[in-house]
Amino acid sequence: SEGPVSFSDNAVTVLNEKKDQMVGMNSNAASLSDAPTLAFPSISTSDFQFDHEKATDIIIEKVEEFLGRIGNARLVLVDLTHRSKILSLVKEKASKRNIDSNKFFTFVGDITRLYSQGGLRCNVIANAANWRLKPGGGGVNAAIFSAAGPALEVATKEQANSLLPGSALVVPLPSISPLFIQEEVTHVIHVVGPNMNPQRPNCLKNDYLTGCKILSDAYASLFEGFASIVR
Ligand code: AR6
Repeated sequence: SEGPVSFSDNAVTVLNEKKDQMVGMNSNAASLSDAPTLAFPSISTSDFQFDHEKATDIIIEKVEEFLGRIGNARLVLVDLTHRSKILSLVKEKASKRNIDSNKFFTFVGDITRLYSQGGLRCNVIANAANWRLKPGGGGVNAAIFSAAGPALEVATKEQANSLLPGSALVVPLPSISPLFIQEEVTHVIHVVGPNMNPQRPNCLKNDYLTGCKILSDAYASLFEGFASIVR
């Protein structure tokens, strides 16, 4: 009832992963589950209050643009619950396009526990960061900094002290980080999206002309960053 099988749910994905692992031994191509994989949250659509229809249009557009440029690598949009409006909009929109569901799919789970709890191996995860690149603040940012431990904060600070909305920063995760050890995450890519929340810095006050441009740039920088790791 949720659309084509290709954009179904976690069960199908994990089943595929298991199948890949089993056939992996005698297959000459690398199995799908070994393919470099970027797990990313929907940037700006919770704390930053960006419109969900506009945001999901941009996700689909940018995914389509980048899938052709990252070889066998995969992109996975993650959210916490099966009731996620973002995930249902993206599934609906993706199923209307010719997007390869082995290379782009949605997944329900905590982005800091995708392998240990969800059985989905993602070597790179994206963070919906704040411009100061500070831990805390709630949402996915608080979860990632907390799960990664102080090593992520140190590694981030080595690269930058702030990040402009619409840009991304690739941070190699030190091997002492619990996220590296337990989840096999090797890189975190911080992304700062456009903010429509008057309680947060740099609020765009519903200027969606600027906001959509910044969100497009944010996904382009994120996927570009992932491509640079994969290459
Ligand atoms: N795993 C997967 N998805 C999650 C998780 C998680 N652990 N936690 C939240 N999401 P948000 P924003 C989803 O608010 O709107 C912070 O305070 C969530 O359901 O994290 O870009 C920062 O410091 C939603 O779909 O990011 C910034 O100041 C998506 O992740 C500000 O919030 C993004 O929600 C950024 O706000």
